[in-house]
Amino acid sequence: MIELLAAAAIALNQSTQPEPKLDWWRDARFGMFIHWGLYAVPAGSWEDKGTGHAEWIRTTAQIPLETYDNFVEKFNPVHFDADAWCEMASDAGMGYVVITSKHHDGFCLFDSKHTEFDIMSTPFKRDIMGELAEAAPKHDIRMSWYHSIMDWHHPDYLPRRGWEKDRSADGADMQSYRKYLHAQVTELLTNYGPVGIMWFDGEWESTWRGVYGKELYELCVTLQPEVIVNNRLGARGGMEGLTGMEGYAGGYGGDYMTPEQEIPDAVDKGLDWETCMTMNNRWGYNTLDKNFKSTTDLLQKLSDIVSKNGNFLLNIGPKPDGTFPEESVQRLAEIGDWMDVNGEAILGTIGSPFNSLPWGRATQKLGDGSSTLYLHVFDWPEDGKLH
Ligand code: H79
Repeated sequence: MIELLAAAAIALNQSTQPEPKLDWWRDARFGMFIHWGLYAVPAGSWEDKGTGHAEWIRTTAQIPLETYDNFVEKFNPVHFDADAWCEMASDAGMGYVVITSKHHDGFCLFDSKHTEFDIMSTPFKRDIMGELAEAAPKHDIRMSWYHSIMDWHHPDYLPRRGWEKDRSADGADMQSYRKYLHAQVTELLTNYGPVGIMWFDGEWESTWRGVYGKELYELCVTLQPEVIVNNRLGARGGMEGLTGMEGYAGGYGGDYMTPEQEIPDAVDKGLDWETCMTMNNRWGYNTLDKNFKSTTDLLQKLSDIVSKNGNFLLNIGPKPDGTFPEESVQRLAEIGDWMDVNGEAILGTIGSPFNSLPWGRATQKLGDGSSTLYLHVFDWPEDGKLH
């Protein structure tokens, strides 16, 4: 770490977006994604349909609706402990948690008045969102919801999956579905106190329009003016990359961009963005998916992202009993040990003033009349000198 007194020597890379509501998120830099739902029960394997599934299992293993509904009776995460989860995130140096209130399968982890396909129909009967929202502030965590627009369960959502030959679409009405979606988003932004982020996904099907995204954005900020909304509300212009912030419905593309499973090479100054990434291959729990990234790899990805003025949303796929996989627990603890010493070089920093450094990455923090430059050395040069 080098203290530089001449701020003028450093090219500023501070975000030009005026939105002060994003300030806490820009400072936090590091968050936890949690993919959890009924799909944790089959845990990636289904009959003769293979073992590579996760949160997409109802579609990738082509499980009929009535069969999938049987997982409701089996979802009983008796070891779920909201404080323990928030503490693990906080100890790893994370400032926020984004958890699936509903994924594409349509199952709701929260107590919703608008569907029976929710946590209150399981033997567990405890509002997961409520317990997490209550625990989060005690651990300096901003609780946030991932909510899927696509819904493979609601009778009014269209289209049906191509393989769902027996599931009639007669009478299905997307306008009614949008009412349901708005009613649930209203629950999520009314019943749980201040929410950090509404993280939408599954907006790419032909039945969804940019103007619906605009309505959804407006609903969110009407209910909670400070809530941050990601960019997956409308016409994102493709699955990957830094797309979808502007260009439709008056620019209501959301507040920040969401490259998935990738770190962009270079990012224009002033953009707000967040890479979401799995620790292993799958988002949801899969007993056989042991392809975990090393802690060093995860930490270098964090440095890389933050050096480009972005955020890192690192995923956990909890087990059906309510605990995190051991491999994830271990990595979170090791990341926390590193953050205890080096967190200052991540939290509250902005991107690097350098285009590229052969030996690693840099971040910086601006103070009154001084700047601190943080050097993240991945590979020490053989002569021991950093240029
Ligand atoms: O929630 C996570 C994913 O389920 C969701 N976004 C992240 C945050 C996502 N939905 N769709 N996609 C990502 C892209 C589509 C990937 C697919 Fe596949 C390829 C769907 C079917 C083939 C990946 C591999 C999912 C199932 C098999």
